[in-house]
Amino acid sequence: MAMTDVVVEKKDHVAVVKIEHMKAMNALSTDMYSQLEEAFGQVAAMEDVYCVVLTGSSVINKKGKEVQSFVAGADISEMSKLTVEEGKQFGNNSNRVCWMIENFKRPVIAAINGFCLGGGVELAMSCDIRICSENATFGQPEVGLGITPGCGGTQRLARFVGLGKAKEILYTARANYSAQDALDMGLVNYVYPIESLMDEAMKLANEIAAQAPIAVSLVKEAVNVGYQTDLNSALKFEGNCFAQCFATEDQKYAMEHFLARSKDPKEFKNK
Ligand code: CO8
Repeated sequence: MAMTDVVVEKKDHVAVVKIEHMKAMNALSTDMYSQLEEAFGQVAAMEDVYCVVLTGSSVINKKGKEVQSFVAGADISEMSKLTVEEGKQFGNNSNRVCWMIENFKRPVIAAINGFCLGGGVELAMSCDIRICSENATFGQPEVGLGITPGCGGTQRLARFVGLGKAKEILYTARANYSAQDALDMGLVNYVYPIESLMDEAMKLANEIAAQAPIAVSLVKEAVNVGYQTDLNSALKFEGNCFAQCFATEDQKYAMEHFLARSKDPKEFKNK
């Protein structure tokens, strides 16, 4: 499979995965989900990438106007023809990609640059942190298309925005929640002008990438595991993560760096 619509770029310790379908508002077809999976597979093989930014591109609409889109959902043309069995397969494919991102060993920041609808919200919710541009719009329009969300919309959304708000979003199919709405409901952490979105995403990613990578990965795992289990089991899991850090060179280096009152910037080895 040639990767033409999902582009991977590496800048120091950060990888940028850009959805650049250039048509259908970056909608996710089976092929697009496969390309995303392949892109994250490529990034996983980059040992010195410590943080990832996932974003979309500008696309051309029917009126020939260039607009920004993260992902305007799963591909409605493809979904329109699916049988029940094929629907299950489509759901499995998209869930596999979202699961891969949610459990990716490095943090993934969604830099939401425009339309973020249906499967787009679901994809963004599988990332660790979401930031967006002022022009971004959000929604889960599935029930207006006769379907339910199939990739975490009925599950992750309520965890972010609370049960009542999630049900409003899911039942009304409204596709015009603004960036400010997303900020107010806790779906995104920050809103920026579109011109500075990627700079801000890279700043955040570099800030994360400058920390001890193994510790950051273990924090991600501990938060994710703990969020889905009871507090006592979660605390045990955290304790194991904490203990594992003492087997790393980076822990020894960072604590010596502190105790020596070193002014040198820290350089972790991911070891
Ligand atoms: N699927 C397929 N094509 C799309 C999609 C989409 N999701 N979104 C836009 N397009 C196409 C348009 O049909 C149009 O195609 P063409 O140029 O061939 O006519 C092209 O993209 C440009 O779009 P518009 O001209 O409509 O652009 P506008 O700027 O006027 O409007 C919108 C942009 C508001 C994004 C509008 O295109 C729209 O409403 N799109 C559909 C949004 C939507 O309903 N998304 C949810 C889809 S359902 C879903 O995601 C279910 C997820 C299930 C999880 C995964 C499986 C389990």
